[in-house]
Amino acid sequence: MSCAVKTTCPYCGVGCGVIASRDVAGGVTIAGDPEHPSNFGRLCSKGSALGETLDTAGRLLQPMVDGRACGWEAALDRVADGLQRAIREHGPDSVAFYVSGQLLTEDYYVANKLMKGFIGSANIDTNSRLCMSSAVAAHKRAFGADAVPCGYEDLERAKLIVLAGSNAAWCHPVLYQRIMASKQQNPDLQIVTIDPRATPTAETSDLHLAIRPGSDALLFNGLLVYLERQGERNELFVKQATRESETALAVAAVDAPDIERVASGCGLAPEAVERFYRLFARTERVVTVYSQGINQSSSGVDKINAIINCHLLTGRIGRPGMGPFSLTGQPNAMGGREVGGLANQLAAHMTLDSEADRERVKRFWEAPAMPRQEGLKAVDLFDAIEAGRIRVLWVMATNPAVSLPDSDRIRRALKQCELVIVSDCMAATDTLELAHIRLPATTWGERSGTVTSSERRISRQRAFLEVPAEARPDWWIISQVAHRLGHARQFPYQHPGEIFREHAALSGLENDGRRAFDISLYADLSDAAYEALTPRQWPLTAATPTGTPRLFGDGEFFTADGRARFVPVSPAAPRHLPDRDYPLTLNSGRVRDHWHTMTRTGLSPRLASHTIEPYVELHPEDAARYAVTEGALVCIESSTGSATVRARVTPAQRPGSLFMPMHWNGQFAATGRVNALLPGVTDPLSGQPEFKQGRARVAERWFAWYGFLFSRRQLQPGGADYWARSRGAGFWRYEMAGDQIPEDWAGMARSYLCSEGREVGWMEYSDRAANRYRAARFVDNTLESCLFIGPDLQLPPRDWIEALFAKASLDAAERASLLSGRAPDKSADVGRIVCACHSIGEKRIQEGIRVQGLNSVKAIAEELKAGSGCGSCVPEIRAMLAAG
Ligand SMILES: Nc1nc2c(c(=O)[nH]1)N[C@H]1C(S)=C(S)[C@@H](COP(=O)(O)OP(=O)(O)OC[C@H]3O[C@@H](n4cnc5c(=O)[nH]c(N)nc54)[C@H](O)[C@@H]3O)O[C@H]1N2
Ligand SMILES: Nc1nc2c(c(=O)[nH]1)N[C@H]1C(S)=C(S)[C@@H](COP(=O)(O)OP(=O)(O)OC[C@H]3O[C@@H](n4cnc5c(=O)[nH]c(N)nc54)[C@H](O)[C@@H]3O)O[C@H]1N2
Ligand code: SF4
Ligand SMILES: [Mo]
Repeated sequence: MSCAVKTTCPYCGVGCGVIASRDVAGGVTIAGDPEHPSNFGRLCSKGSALGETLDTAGRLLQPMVDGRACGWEAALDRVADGLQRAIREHGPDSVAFYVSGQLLTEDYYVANKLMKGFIGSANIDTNSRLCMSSAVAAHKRAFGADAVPCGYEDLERAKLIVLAGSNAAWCHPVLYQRIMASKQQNPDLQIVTIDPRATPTAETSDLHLAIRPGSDALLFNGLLVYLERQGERNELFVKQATRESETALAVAAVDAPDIERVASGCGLAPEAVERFYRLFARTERVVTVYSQGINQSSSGVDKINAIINCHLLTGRIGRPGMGPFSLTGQPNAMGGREVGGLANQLAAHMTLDSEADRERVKRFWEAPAMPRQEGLKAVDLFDAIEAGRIRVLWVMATNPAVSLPDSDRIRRALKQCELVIVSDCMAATDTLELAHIRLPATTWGERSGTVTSSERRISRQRAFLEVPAEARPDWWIISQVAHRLGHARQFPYQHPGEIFREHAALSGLENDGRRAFDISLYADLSDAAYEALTPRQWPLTAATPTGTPRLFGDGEFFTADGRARFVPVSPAAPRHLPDRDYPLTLNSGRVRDHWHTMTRTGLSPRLASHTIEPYVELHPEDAARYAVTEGALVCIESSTGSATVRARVTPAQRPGSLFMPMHWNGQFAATGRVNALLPGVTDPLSGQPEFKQGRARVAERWFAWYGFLFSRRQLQPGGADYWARSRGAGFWRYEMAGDQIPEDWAGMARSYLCSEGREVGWMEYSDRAANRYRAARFVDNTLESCLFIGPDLQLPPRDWIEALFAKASLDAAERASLLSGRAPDKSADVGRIVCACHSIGEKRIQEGIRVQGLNSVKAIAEELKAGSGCGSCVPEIRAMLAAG
């Protein structure tokens, strides 16, 4: 017997439907939900590997106070006491919550209600500040509300899709697959990608504009001017439905009078700019998608408005297949905006600066308090912690010690904070290490509630696993603290459905159509109907019971006069320009198979195999200029910190720019955090940090020894100055390097390899003069661990060693190969894993292309299986085919 539960993927904002089935033995099978309108059965590599991340090993399973496990009563009392004392002595603004777009709507609603209505401060901000806040601010300026006009269907109905600052092939893979499928059916569909890097998304587009970092506003201002000159203005729409077009056009023309000026400012060829402009001008059905390459900027709000201006001028909004489309990152980034989880929002799209809104929410909540002013935005909030103005901080479902800019400083702030409370499902994160109180939360598979995707679609996450040990849902934890603060009556929740109903009722309260977010249809939902809820797009009201696929079809916006606003935009350079000390632009972002700080994806051997180490990408010209070789370890330095990572030299990078992934942290590498290098510079309107345009320098870093270690147990690689750990199938892999040659290699090896007193087989090879050392340890003839050390980067390939861990026993040749450092059979070396579903390596695919003459994605899938699983690696395979 098996039991199947429909739920939603906990990763990106595409919001794919997942069917989780449990068999009697407790095993879980994960599949895409064919009926879910986000994915129609598809899942990307991360979604399909969810089953590998459900183990309770590594989980936080008991509340802990000052490093000691204790019961919930004691932990909750301590949280409430800490909050109460600070509020009594220093006022409500001396406490803060820092929450997350990975909370469920119900958790988020309760956290916001407690802080704003009952503690009486607006000091609740969220990691969505780092992600969506520029989009929120730009939408409000243009549309009068934080409302996303489009849906995924519009991407399929478009004739031109512009992807600005989005690496959708890796970051919104199922949506990208839908785009590619639609291109196959409709070869006329054109895709333009605007990104300084040649990402897998860019490489599979019809046109790639490798723009100068940070210059997008100029490009879109130029487009606005061009559209006007070409007579593409939608006269009727502009006249009836908008305001300020003339000012926006006049301001745009100052810096972008013609294509040549735009091209030189954006570092592009005039022909490429013209091709983009012409495509845009002549295609009625165009969707402009934007993501972090636009949002994460010190002028992100303006950039988004520059994009929206072009859609307003042409009236390409509110109709099928067209519109500006902000993709959300986290599974519930949109839900957080609905409940008002940002410090400058109230709840249900109401605002703190409106007396009427404050009064309405206060009355509805029966709240004793309500702040009149905005709270502190994430970066300012941590400044206030450092300055001692905030004394108690409660972090939920986010890892700020890694993900906030200037992260060394964030760590200092957390260290000196009087009381740090962290709710997380994992036991070890960089932020938890700095917490006084640790509260074990339930996580995906155990928790129940709702999330809202990029296209305003509300879907259910449903539990299908037992709750382990003392873990509890976030809404329960927050409500219990509210009880202890004296608010039991207003936080009576026993079930997330009750919270959802309350949230829905508030959204409809005295909402005469002026507030975009209205899900009043659900205000009286029964528990059974909440259980059975199917995915629908808000607004959801009595008039729109099946949902609203598209907004603004009637040309009515949410501003006081109902008209959309053009916003005049003067392009601004990134706040920090490269200078003599730090000549390179530092860009950062995501890899295909990891999620943020890797607390979940880092546990999956399949996902970890795609990228095993933190790295920096740089262009061959810069590699030559700064004497950096491919595969070397390099030190990246900035005005705020440094990191040591592996160098990847690639023409996909723009000369003058570096790219580092955001994922690595203290749990997975010694010094791989890109945010140690990025300063806390933000957009003055949204408070969103400029994560894409820091500045840095690079230099190769030489070590006295290099090595790697494979072990079935997780180890602490003490003695290594550089290390990075990754999960393999049945083992952990450590890449290492050290500044000092140890007195005794065998002693060092023993300290890593032998922890228990059992009798073990042990083999070693040592060449002291050449600084080469190899050791392997066997338990009952199976390989338990092995260590390889050498004086330079010329270490043996790792792939065949991985294969040895899958074997129940090793023969004499295999044992000997471990000590000689040579694979017994050359074909065992498959190279870096490209296809995570079938573990197919780069070298195997290259060989297929060159030797077997496989010349299409289809041929490779049929012959090698690579690309035939979830499809996330198809863009990379295409790029390999193109490279030949
Ligand atoms: N695999 C994976 N997928 C994810 C996530 C993950 O951690 N891993 N996280 C999710 C989350 S929360 C988010 S917010 C989304 C983010 O999704 P994306 O925004 O698509 O991802 P990023 O890699 O942050 O950045 C996108 C691109 O912006 C480019 N860029 C940098 N500077 C500029 C510039 O000046 N102009 C332009 N036009 N582009 C620029 C970068 O080179 C990068 O390729 O991904 C979501 N999906
Ligand atoms: N340099 C650079 N920095 C960036 C970015 C970038 O592009 N470049 N992107 C930014 C963006 S867009 C984002 S969204 C952030 C993301 O950054 P974070 O939010 O810091 O990253 P996560 O690893 O997703 O952290 C989520 C935490 O919640 C825990 N968790 C999971 N499920 C639950 C649950 O149900 N309850 C609780 N209480 N905890 C849970 C996880 O174990 C994990 O510790 O990073 C930002 N930082
Ligand atoms: S695209 Fe992938 S990560 Fe995003 S929701 Fe779908 S399966 Fe999950
Ligand atoms: Mo994000």
